[in-house]
Amino acid sequence: MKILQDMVRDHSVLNAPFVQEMMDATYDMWRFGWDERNGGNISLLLEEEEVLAYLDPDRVIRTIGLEFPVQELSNRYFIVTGSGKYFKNVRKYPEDCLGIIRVSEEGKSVELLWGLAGDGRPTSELASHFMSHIARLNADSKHRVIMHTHATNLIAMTFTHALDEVSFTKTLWKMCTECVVVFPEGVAILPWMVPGTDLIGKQTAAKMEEHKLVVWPHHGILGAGSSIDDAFGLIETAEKAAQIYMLVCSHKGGIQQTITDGELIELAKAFDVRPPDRFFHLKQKALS
Ligand code: 2HA
Ligand code: ZN
Repeated sequence: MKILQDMVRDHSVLNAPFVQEMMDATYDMWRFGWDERNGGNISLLLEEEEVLAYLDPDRVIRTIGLEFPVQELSNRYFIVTGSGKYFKNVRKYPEDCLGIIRVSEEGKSVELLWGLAGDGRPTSELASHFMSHIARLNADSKHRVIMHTHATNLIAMTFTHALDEVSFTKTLWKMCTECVVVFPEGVAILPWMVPGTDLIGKQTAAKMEEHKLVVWPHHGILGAGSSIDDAFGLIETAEKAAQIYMLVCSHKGGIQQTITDGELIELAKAFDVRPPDRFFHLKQKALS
């Protein structure tokens, strides 16, 4: 009877809105060409009630040790993509490619409650995800999602554009009118680093204290948000601006005009957002 109950419960998890959202987002990101092979990873913070509607919290399948302690997230639940799993396949094999985990009391391991079939493990970027969740939750109580993806044009831009945060951000803002409204805090940029390490996790999280977008040059981007749609929309907006930049840069006529600093300030006023002052005190080399 217990086994039957567990099977029914396991199956119904597939209908949970948060599982469906993970399936849709990963598929859309693959279709956009952002997440080739096993590129990209997502983690979504779940409320305990959301999980209890589908799973028995006492039925821990396995415990997976963490190399970095995250006591701040003790007893919090997440749905995460699995290490080495292909975004293309999440929709077909959700129980293989996704996992629902709970951070242990001491924050030194996670308890697997569903998914990651066989000996699957959470994303290789779990350090960056968990440390970024901690940073974003301190900044914004509505925060829920960290999303990492290999957005094509943002990566391309890290080869052709200066890698300082002010000029990179301003170039993006000047490519689409909505950008300064969608990410008024700008885009943070780390130096190139080996992915999957605690170090890139710590440095990403430090940037996440004041930003929702962190660029990893020649690799990809991380976005934070209050929902999957929110984080996805943020990355999509920055990626669209990067695409326009790459298009206009390769045009033989070059760039004839852009949105001006004065117009950016007008936009910020009209939409009641406050980009930090440092963005308007520096002459922009790339596009002025
Ligand atoms: O999971 O994208 O950064 C594959 C990656 C690592
Ligand atoms: Zn990556």
